[in-house]
Amino acid sequence: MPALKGPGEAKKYDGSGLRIGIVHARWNTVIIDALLDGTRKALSEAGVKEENIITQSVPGSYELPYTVKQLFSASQVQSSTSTGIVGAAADLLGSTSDLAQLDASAPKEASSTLKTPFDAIIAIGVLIKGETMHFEYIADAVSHGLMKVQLEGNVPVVFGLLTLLNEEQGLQRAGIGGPDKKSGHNHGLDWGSAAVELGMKRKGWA
Ligand code: DLZ
Repeated sequence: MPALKGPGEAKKYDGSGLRIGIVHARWNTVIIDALLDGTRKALSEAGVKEENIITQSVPGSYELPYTVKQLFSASQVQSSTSTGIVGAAADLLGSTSDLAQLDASAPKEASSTLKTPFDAIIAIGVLIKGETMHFEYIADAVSHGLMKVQLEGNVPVVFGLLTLLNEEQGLQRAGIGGPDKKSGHNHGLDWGSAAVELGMKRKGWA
């Protein structure tokens, strides 16, 4: 019998022609790191090449929608300047994209690897409910923000935001729960697979 919960059996896709962006928050780093491992594992198993996965980090989940938007725009700029003489000049000068402003380490990486717009972007954050209304406001803003970015930008944005009532829920959803730190299911695996499936659909290959 198939599992009651989860995305169900997915078709196997060949993601070797895809470029995927990952933007993750740094709050609740232990959980984030495990989710990132799961996400990258799924991307790699689907054939996405390591050099075609670009990762950016932001302080907290609230920063995810803006940065996903910025990263996607930067990849579009890079792709429109990465051919011919203009592209060669851009490569020599370093990135002309806004991505350069996101992270001091970005220009070189962006210049050498961002050649076509991303086929999908995965936004990862871990929100844990506290004593105030902070959680509700951030969860709501980020959910709506990410939906807006994907519909307005015409790029699939995978919703990798965990909205948790406590830390253990997060550990379980990152596959590192329980006394043995191995219980639960790593949702990053599903997010990586979703990005590949949606990237293929965006290209019209699936
Ligand atoms: C401020 C805050 C709090 C209280 N909790 C979290 C959290 O559980 N997870 C998360 O990703 N970020 C949290 N943040 C930070 C905000 O998302 C944001 O980075 C700051 O408000 C600055 O804009």
